[in-house]
Amino acid sequence: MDNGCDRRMEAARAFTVKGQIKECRPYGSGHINNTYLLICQDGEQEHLYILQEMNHEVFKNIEGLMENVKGVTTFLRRQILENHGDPDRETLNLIPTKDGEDYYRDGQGGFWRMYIFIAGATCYNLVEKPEDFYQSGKAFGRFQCLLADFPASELTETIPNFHHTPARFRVFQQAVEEDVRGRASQAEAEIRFIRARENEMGLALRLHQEGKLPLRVSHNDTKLNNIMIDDVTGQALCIIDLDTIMPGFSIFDYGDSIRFGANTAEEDEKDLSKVSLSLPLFDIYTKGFLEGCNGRLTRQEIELLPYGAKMMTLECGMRFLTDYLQGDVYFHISRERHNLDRCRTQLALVADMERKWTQMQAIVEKRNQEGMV
Ligand code: ADP
Ligand code: GN1
Ligand code: MG
Repeated sequence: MDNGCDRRMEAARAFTVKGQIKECRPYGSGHINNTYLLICQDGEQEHLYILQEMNHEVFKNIEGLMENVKGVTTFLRRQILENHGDPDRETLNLIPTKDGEDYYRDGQGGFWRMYIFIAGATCYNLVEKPEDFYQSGKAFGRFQCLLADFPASELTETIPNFHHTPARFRVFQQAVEEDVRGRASQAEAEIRFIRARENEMGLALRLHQEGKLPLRVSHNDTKLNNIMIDDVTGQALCIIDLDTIMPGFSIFDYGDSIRFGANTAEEDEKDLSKVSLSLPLFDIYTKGFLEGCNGRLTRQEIELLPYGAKMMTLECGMRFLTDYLQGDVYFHISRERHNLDRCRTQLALVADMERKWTQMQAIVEKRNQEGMV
């Protein structure tokens, strides 16, 4: 066994699983944590778990992060039970360690947690059926409403300034100047594209400071593959990846979903001619999100939804390029120039949003009017 395999087996043995550990293999396509599927055998029965090594370079305060996860999942579990739902499938459920803790620290400084594996449901990287995207909009909207009653003061800010786009821009500028890997010359057009949009980046924060845009408890990483869709009912079942739940802006939760799910191509597509904003998908998600939010958004928030979509896409493109320039130290990559390819899809999508701007605004207005009758 290689060292990675030894480490994850050691970690798996620290948790209170049912049966004997049979297999533990890499799973999913997240960019941040190391995720494994753990299979345990108990007589005739198999028990499945998700084992995750948390990325403590990205999340500096694992204890605070795990308190958030525990607090939010306990809160959601109560609400699901009140609504006669299935709390083992409709929210994440932590498995305790044999010492009764929520996470395990291995001998090499790694941090691990375990969840019940949610079977019979899928995380998609590309929308296959528009209905799925509608469902995910509704679920993310509802999720934000549910968490509106969660005591925000109990939440740790797991990554300070996570969607502070001007701060991200400063880090990007520094990465271009330092150019530690000598890669900036490969991305001159992209660097110009981002710099040309600098003055748009501070709007949300400015409006917030003026009291016109409320901070809300939000998910902050609402891409399609962070929601599980039930294979049988086709409904959004469970929102996962709760590492970045903290106060943020509703328009950014909405925007990050559009960035990922209303793109006609995958996030790392090399053929940019395939990248565009699908207006039908934009429309259907907007409908779902507004329904899920159930009248809680202010007029200003609704008007800013297209801006949220554009900013999340621009910010993400800028983050991928920053990481490429810094030597791929943040996002997991699986090929050369992966982060540069990802940056290019995001910027191509921003350009397409700019072409479709008035249509995006009209769709939001139409769906909002419908919701008011
Ligand atoms: P990352 O932060 O690296 O994106 P995630 O928490 O999103 O990590 O998990 C990565 C992938 O693992 C998800 O996209 C999903 O496919 C799968 N996954 C995570 N938790 C569960 C779960 N409880 N049940 C089934 N699959 C899961
Ligand atoms: C990361 O963890 P994951 O893969 O769901 C990132 C998001 C980015 C996204 C881009 C904690 O999300 O902010 O938008 O990649 N998460 C973190 O795909 O940085
Ligand atoms: Mg994820």
